Amino acid sequence: MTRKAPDGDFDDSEMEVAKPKTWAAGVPGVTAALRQSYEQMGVRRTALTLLRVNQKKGFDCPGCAWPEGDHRHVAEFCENGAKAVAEEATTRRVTRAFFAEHTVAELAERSDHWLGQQGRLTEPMLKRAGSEHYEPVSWDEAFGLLASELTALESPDEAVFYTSGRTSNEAAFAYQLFARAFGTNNLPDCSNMCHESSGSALSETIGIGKGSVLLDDLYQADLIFVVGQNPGTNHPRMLSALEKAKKEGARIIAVNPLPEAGLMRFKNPQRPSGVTGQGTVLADRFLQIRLNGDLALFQALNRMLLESDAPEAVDQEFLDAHSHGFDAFRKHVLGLDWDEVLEATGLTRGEIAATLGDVLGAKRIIVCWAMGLTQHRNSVPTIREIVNFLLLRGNIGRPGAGVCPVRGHSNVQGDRTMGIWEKPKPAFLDALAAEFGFEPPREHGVDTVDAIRAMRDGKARVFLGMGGNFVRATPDSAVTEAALRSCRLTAQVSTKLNRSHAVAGELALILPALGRTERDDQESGPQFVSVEDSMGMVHASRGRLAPASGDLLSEVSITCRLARAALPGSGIGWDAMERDYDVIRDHVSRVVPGFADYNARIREPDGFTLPHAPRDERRFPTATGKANLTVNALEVLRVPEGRLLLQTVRSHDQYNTTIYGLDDRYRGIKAGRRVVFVNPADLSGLGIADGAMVDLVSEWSDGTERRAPAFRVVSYPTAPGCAAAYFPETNVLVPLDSTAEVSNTPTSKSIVIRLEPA
Ligand SMILES: Nc1nc2c(c(=O)[nH]1)N[C@H]1C(S)=C(S)[C@@H](COP(=O)(O)OP(=O)(O)OC[C@H]3O[C@@H](n4cnc5c(=O)[nH]c(N)nc54)[C@H](O)[C@@H]3O)O[C@H]1N2
Ligand SMILES: Nc1nc2c(c(=O)[nH]1)N[C@H]1C(S)=C(S)[C@@H](COP(=O)(O)OP(=O)(O)OC[C@H]3O[C@@H](n4cnc5c(=O)[nH]c(N)nc54)[C@H](O)[C@@H]3O)O[C@H]1N2
Ligand SMILES: [Mo]
Repeated sequence: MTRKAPDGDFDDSEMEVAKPKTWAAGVPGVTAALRQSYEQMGVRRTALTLLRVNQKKGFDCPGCAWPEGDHRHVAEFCENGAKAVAEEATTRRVTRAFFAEHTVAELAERSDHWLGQQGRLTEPMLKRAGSEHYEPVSWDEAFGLLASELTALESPDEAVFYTSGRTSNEAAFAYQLFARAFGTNNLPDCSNMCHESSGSALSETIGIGKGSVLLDDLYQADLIFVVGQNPGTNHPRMLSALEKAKKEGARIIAVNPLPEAGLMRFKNPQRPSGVTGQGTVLADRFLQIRLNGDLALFQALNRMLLESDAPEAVDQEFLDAHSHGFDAFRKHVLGLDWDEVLEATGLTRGEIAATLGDVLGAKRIIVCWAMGLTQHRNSVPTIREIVNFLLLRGNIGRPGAGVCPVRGHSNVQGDRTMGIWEKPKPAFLDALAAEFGFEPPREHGVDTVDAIRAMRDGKARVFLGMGGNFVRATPDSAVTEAALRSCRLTAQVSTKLNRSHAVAGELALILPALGRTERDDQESGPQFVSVEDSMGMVHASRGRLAPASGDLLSEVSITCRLARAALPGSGIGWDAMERDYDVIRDHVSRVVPGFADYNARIREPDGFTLPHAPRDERRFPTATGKANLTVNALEVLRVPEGRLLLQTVRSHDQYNTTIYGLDDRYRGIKAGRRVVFVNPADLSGLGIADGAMVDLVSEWSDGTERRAPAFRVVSYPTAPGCAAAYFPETNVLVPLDSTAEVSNTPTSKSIVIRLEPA
């Protein structure tokens, strides 16, 4: 039976709930991936495509940003990478007949899953003012329309240029150049909702907003923390690296409110033993922390290190030579209140003391993290405290040690490096001005949340999305949808149909783009692009499949042609850039530090690694010239009686807003997504039974409430007081104004809710 929710229909009538798994990957993983690939691509195309993922002459996997390593062997892909590829390389097509059949309003009634299942977009489409349908439009007309709407704006700041993280370096560089030549720094991106907190905390403390470890460091580490991350689903290839690290002697500590399958036991599908054996137990210690308890945990470890009599508990020599702020930090941490630590973490003092034992026994420590740390109100202080923890024992800037924020989208880090940022550094703008001979705007632009506010308030009128699914990825769905609908023009450069096409401005354009897997032929011949992984390694990506339709353009072409139409007198060589991407890379080599000789080095089989001052030379380019120890107040997040703290997570069968299927195999869910995972003790306290139907109602400090209807309660071993449910169905619960300090990232991992019988 299909039922309705405000964000589309859904059918949970076949839902099954079983016990969660305690291990990940192995044969069922590969089989599941191949089944979905066959369905989308057929057997021959599956074989041809999957063999090229992450190969030296192949394309970069669009799945995640985990690095490839230098051992790229056949089948260096994972279950979820295969699903990402199948989603793009599908043989299904969305044609003009489809749009003639479905009105835009009808499409808005459909689920994310249904929309994605329709296949690849094939030609540019326009929804005219007052029309109920998208109709075919020529590329020239589409660019003409966008250009005339952009130039009709009173100020360039009334336009918003969003980017998702799959865009290549070449396209990203051209795109930010266009936005700045047009006159605005309104370049929000998915990073604003993702690792912005990591970038903010790391820039301030170590002087560069990127991770400081390479793959080899993992293999030299004595101790690896995996905090707030579910690699079994979201970075499956990381499990192979963790397995190897263990073999080389590392201990692993998982810090998570959920006992995620991949962290517990891993069966490596790339090795024969993974097919039959028990697999490797990955986490030596599992700290089942309360949501938002991480600042307290690391501050407690820091306090114990400062108080420890163990020899070399603290690396005083490193601190004296390289750090700033030790005295204030020490004074603050020694005042830490243990009762608050236990309340915030939900851990026992014994567990924290045992963890300290692991730390004291480890010369080299790495901390990895992802969204479990970055999407809270105090995310930036939390990550700063982790930097304190590493600095105390000199664990930054030496082999086997460091910070490892694990990025999401496959080129989200590269996009930032290329200048996709609403707060560009003056040095970057100076270099742009020198290279292209125009004066770029200096005033900061809007990030994602401020872009929504600007559209809501009528201050932004044209929205262009370079990839992504803005209305579904962002918080406060009702507010965001109204904001987009109030625009004069919304335009989406996309590969697949999604809700952002259905929640449209007065005028709306769909601009269909080539994907990673496809050949990109330009006048000068076949092109390749490049991407930067989570560890700052840059390498080439070449698609080989025939494009999904003859009418697709590359993201580079779309950007350059739009720029030509909108900025006829810019004097920038858009034609040359489109004709030959080497020309773009030559520009980049003169504008972006670390890219000298880009065109030569990108042609090396493994590409090249970008410089990283703290990692390479223990140099910290911060405001003080040293690594900054910081003072971070511990504020325990207290939840009123009868309420739960909700985190919004990914299921095993989705890629952000793309829903591949309706199962979450490792967590025991089949054929449904509207579930809320709650600890059994909380359920009995609330008098709610496993299997009950509830509405999730979030309560925000300004007295407003938001409701997500009809969720099945699943009794689940999550930390007490901490619930979990999938995004994007729960984005409606996150208030627009509920964002992290400094980074302004929506607090998708800590929302106070109550359960109401549905
Ligand atoms: N297959 C697949 N791969 C993906 C994606 C996808 O959707 N599907 N998305 C990509 C993107 S863009 C990103 S950013 C990454 C996301 O990768 P993850 O960060 O792994 O994704 P989430 O599902 O948000 O999982 C958050 C994890 O943090 C834990 N957690 C939540 N709150 C807290 C907390 O307060 N403290 C601690 N210690 N843990 C907490 C949750 O229980 C969960 O295990 O994955 C990328 N890769
Ligand atoms: N509640 C909650 N909200 C969240 C999160 C959360 O954990 N909880 N996570 C946040 C995070 S970490 C992120 S990164 C954002 C993700 O935000 P986005 O990056 O905006 O969303 P995606 O779902 O990754 O975008 C999917 C769409 O991208 C398009 N696409 C795919 N490949 C390509 C390509 O190669 N080129 C082009 N032009 N288009 C392409 C397809 O049309 C597809 O429909 O969501 C954020 N929102
Ligand atoms: Mo992300």
